[in-house]
Amino acid sequence: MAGLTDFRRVAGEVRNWGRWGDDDELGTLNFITADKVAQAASLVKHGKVFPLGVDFGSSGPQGAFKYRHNPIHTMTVDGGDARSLPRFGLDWSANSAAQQMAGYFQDDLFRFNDDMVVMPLQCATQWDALSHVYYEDQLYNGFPADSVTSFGALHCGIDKVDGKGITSRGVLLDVVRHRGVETFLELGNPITPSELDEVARAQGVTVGRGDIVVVRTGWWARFLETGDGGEPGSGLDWQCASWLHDHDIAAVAADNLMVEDPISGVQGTLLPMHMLCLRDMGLMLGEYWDLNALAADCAADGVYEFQLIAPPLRFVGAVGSPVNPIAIK
Ligand code: UVW
Repeated sequence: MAGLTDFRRVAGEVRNWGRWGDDDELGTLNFITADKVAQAASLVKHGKVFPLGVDFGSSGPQGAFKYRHNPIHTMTVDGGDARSLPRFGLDWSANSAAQQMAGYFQDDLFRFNDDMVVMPLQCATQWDALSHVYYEDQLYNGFPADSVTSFGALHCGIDKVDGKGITSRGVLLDVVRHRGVETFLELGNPITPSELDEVARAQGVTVGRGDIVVVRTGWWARFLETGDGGEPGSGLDWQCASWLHDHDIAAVAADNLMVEDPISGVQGTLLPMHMLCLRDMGLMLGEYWDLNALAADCAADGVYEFQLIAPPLRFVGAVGSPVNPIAIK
């Protein structure tokens, strides 16, 4: 098994610090040029739309790992208020909100419902911002790790990528179909860099600068069958960071919970690919993407490239964001 010396060697090879300037916070999204965006748009031929976001609800994939939970959705105004509050009139002096609502609903035709959600930004379909993961006190491009405070990320927050909109050519690499596996890649069967090339070749698709690579492991399909979010399944081997670097990939996403195989291939650290991608390369990771319908369509028509539109929400200083990516063919 590789050790931290190997990890540091690869980190030195893939590190993009300073490549786009000392103040850069976009990282490999810089590969997405105006020409690339136009090329991606030209891939839309049939008007077929594939939303790649999963349901954000109480039956989501969280719970097995104690530090995250599924979205908690609460109604703050509903039909019950519209019926009850006017019955008791404006007699709500101890609760000014109820008094105000009673005022709205009394003798009026207008009705409405409101709601709110409490959730970890990482709990379902999401992007990891560059500030999500770090080591040795530095974020991407050498920004100090302690610039992420309880007030949020001063550097490399998800809001910093807004100018890019995150739209490019998407390429699906359907590894689970290529391997001929029934449902999903079980833990400890990581996808190697050469396998990524092999899958692309077998699918008849090329992968190049500025692409967003989307890898299907079958994990989300299995979760829909079993509801078991605790069995992480496999993903990319840590050395795929070099493959992503060599191909000038803009971002990578997968249908599983951490893109990479959680059995670390490097003695002495968890999630080495996270650290190489986010901290050294400046390459964002997308997790919990639902690739099932897209994969079925790609297998049917043999076209594995598409326009991908996946803008994060502009949460200021956040280290990640929910997203509902859209693939269009
Ligand atoms: C961590 O890396 C901790 O989480 P995620 O898999 O959401 O990126």
